[in-house]
This record gives sequence, C-alpha cells and structure tokens, in this order.
Amino acid sequence: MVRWDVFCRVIDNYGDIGVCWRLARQLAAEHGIAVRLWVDDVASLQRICPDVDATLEVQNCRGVEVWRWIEPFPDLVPAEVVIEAFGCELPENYMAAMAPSILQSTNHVWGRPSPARGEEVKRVWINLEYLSAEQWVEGCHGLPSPHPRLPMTKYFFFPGFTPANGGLLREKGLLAQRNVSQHNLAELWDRFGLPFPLSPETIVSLFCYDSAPIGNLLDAWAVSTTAVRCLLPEGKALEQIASWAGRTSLAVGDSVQRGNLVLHVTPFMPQEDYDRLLWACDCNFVRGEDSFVRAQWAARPLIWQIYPQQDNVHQVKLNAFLDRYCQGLAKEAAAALRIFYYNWNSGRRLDWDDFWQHRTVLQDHAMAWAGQLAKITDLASNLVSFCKNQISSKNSNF
Ligand code: TRH
Repeated sequence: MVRWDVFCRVIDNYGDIGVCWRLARQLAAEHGIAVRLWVDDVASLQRICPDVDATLEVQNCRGVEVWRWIEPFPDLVPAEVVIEAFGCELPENYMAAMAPSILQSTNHVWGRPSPARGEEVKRVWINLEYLSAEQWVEGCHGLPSPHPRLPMTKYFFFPGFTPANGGLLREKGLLAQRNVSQHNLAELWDRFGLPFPLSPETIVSLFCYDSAPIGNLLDAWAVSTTAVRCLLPEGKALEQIASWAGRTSLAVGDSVQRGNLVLHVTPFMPQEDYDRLLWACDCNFVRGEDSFVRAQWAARPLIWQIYPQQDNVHQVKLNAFLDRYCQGLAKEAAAALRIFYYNWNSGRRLDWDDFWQHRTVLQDHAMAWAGQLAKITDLASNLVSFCKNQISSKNSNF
C-alpha cells in the first residue's frame, strides 16, 4: 500500500487545516490510503474536529494518523507521496531523507513493509496550492519544479474550477447527502436547536473577517423589506457586532434584534455540522478557501469575502471567480451580485434589498453552478491519479 504524508502549517485561521483535514480523511476513506497528517497546531484541528485530542503527539482519528509537527523533526522514513500544503516548507532532515534511496529495512515507523527491501523507493512530492479561478492556473497545474540541490522534483498541484486543473474537494455522496437534508429542513433546524424559519424570513449564515463592513450589513438587514435571521458562528467578528448592538460583549446563545433583523450567536461547529448549516441557509457569507468551496456545494447563493493579500492581489482572484461564476447568470442579477461582492470586500455601503430581490434567480443559478462543478473530477481523486502516474512513470525523477 502506498503511504502519504500530508504537511500542514496553520498560519492563521482554519482554512489551511480545514482543507488538509478534509483531504486526509477522504484519501483514507475513499482511496484506502494510509495517511499521516503532520500539523503544527493540533488545537486548530480540534476546533473543526472535536474528536481530536489537542494534547496528544500522535493519534488516530477518522482513519488518519494525526501527528503534531514538532521541530526538530524526528528522523523517519518518508512516505511514498508527500504533500506539502500551501508551500509550508518541509523539515530539512525529512526532505533529505526523501531523496532516491534503496530501502535498507522493511521496518518502517508505520510497520507497513512497502516496498520490499532492496527496492528503490520512488516518491512523489506535491505542493498543494491555494485555490484560484485565474486562467494562468490551468497552465501551471502539474508543472514540475526541480529542487536546486537535491535530485528531486516538486509538482505544483492547483485546485480549480475547470477540468484543466486539480478540481475541488468533494467527498463521495456529498451532494446526495445535501439533497436529502435540503428536503428535510425541519430535521436540520432541530439539529441546531433553532426554530424552523417562518416564510418569508431569509436565513443567512455569516462567517467573515472582522475587516468586512459588518455594521453596514447589519444596518441593511435591519431595514430590509423582508425579515432576516442571521446565524453567526462565534469568532473574531463578534466584538464588532457586540459594539454595533451596543453591548459590551456577545456570547454563544445570545440573540440581538433590531428592526427586521434577528441575529443569533451560534457555536463554532464541527466541520460536518458547518456543512449542514450551509445547506440549511438561504444565503451564506463565507470567507477564505474552504468555507467558500463548501458554500458552492451547498447550492445556495453565497457571498465570498476573499482572504486579503498584499498589493490587492486578491481583487484579481475575486474578479476571476466572478467572471466564471456569473456565466449564464441573468444580467441584472449578475450586476447586483458583482456590486455586492465588491462592496463587501472593500468595506463600502451595502444594499441588501437590491441584491436579494434576485434571490430566485440566484438560487437557481447556485444549484446549476454546483451541478456544473460536480461534473469535474474531485481533487482527491485527481491527486491520487496524478501521483500514481508519477510513481509508475519510468521517467520519474525519483
Ligand atoms: O479560516 P479561514 O479564513 O482560512 C483562511 C483561508 O483558507 C486562506 O486561504 C488562508 O490563507 C488563511 O486561512 C490562512 O477560512 P476558510 O478557508 O473558510 O476555513 C474555515 C474552516 O473552518 C473551514 O474548514 C470550515 C471550518 N468551520 C468549521 O468547522 N466550523 C464552523 O463553525 C465554521 C464557521 C467554520
């Protein structure tokens, strides 16, 4: 059996570990791969998967071996496939051990004798990149990058929205599960301990950075022509919202009512439950990378706050996504969507009613978009095929 090591450094927030955790679980569950996930901040993983024990150095969770990534890094036999997530830079001694070698012993740390003693170990080294809808990504997906000193090649693997790149994370059966849940919303709301929404109330989830014009949005909802119920997972944005509400603080379980808006502070949920929350809401405000993708699988209108980068590089990425997403969307709805995205991402005043008047069109489009994306092979399967090809290739650089 081929073994994989996935390396993840938590920079800030939950996106990096969110993506790596999903990937690791899917590789184990759907591809029968023995996965070690190396993460430097196990506490962040525990936030999205409470089954994880943040005090342990190593543990088995959901079919994945989770290891705390410590420095100095232990000397061990590297796996056959090494995933360096988001350019997180592998430990030097690990990288040196990755260079082509003849296996001296079958006594692996993992205890799985693969390959046989005396055989050359071929390894594949992947840099898993951030998601972008930009055109150039297609040209760079899968490109090799030889190591300047060691006889090894790293391959760039880009997630994306077209068959010309690595695809998006999508577990087997995810959309079927979503469909069942969306036809049984009462059960979903019950699960969250929230009352079943009264039509024509609009239910939104709000997951954002505190740089967003949150006060503006809440003001817009308070004067909205239709009632809005906002579910806000606890996080950094709470402080700003508390001050908007004229409170010293807000905590899980608190509610705020103003005009046509009711806001509930909900707990930060396990990843699977957060998915379900996205399925249940009429519109989802998401951020970063992973919640952004999950909101697309939810097939509901979404507002994306992109992770801000230096020199406004993120604006280009935002436009690239909008260009793809708006294809096939009615002109007026597309214009309203674009304006709302720009204002949300650049701190300007928001006109919720102007945007939400297109809700039916936006809803149909979100469903069509998810269907279109689902035709593309998912990221884990693409990654497995890519690595298999590299390993079996006679011209492999390993
Ligand atoms: O947390 P983020 O802002 O992560 C970001 C981005 O990934 C960005 O690209 C990266 O560079 C930066 O971190 C360092 O947003 P993201 O990507 O949506 O990740 C949030 C994760 O948290 C996602 O896996 C969903 C999960 N989550 C829960 O499990 N429960 C919850 O209640 C919520 C709100 C989120």
